[in-house]
Amino acid sequence: MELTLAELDNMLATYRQMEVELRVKLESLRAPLEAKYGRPVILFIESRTKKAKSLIEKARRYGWPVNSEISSRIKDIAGLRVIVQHLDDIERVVSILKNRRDLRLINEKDFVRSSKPSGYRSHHLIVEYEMYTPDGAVTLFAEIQVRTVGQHFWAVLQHSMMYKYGLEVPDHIAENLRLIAEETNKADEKMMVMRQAVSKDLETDQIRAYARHLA
Ligand code: 0O2
Repeated sequence: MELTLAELDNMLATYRQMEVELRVKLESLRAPLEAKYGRPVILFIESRTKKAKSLIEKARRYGWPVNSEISSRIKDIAGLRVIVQHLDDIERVVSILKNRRDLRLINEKDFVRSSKPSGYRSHHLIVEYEMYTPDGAVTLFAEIQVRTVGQHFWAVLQHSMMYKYGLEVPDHIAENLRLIAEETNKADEKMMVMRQAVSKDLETDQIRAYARHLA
């Protein structure tokens, strides 16, 4: 039986509780990571719980009824993003998350190693998380996306352009966005190599040589 609007709102309130809890847990990793690596690793966290309208739209898109099974089918009702500085920070954060006992890894998509056809890059984890609601313990899915600030820049601007065009994205726009994604990835790689050089306390002329080598 389809959920009533009130039941859907109740369900989404539980997801919002999870979003808040997970956000605190992710935020709390920032300071120890900065202390460990001597620089910020996590820059910021974003999070959202889908609104009823967008949950219903997604269910319709897949042909699923919005019933009590919806929370086992749609696994990104609660979504969090961890924005990190460098490409190798993604692996650091992903490995930390995969080794926590309060999160159970259900599925992983590494769009960093192998980008989506749009050019999109990020590392996605679907996790299961147990929390305590006023009605007792429940275990729910959440999606955590980990990406560099460069990948985030591209994803935000690309998303807003795609939104304008809907499904009818002109080929030349899609192709340009793919090219910019590639350039962004090259910039991410160069920035990581520069950081590694800088952290080795190289002399200025060695840093310049690095920069020339990367150009
Ligand atoms: P929002 O606004 O982030 O909630 P599906 O969820 O059905 O679309 P799937 O396979 O379940 O597909 O999810 P997938 O491919 O793992 O990732 C979906 C999410 O990744 C999207 O969520 C976006 O956040 C992000 N994403 C995936 N591809 C792109 C892309 O080409 N460009 C941008 N900017 N983001 C992308 P939502 O729900 O679509 O959006």
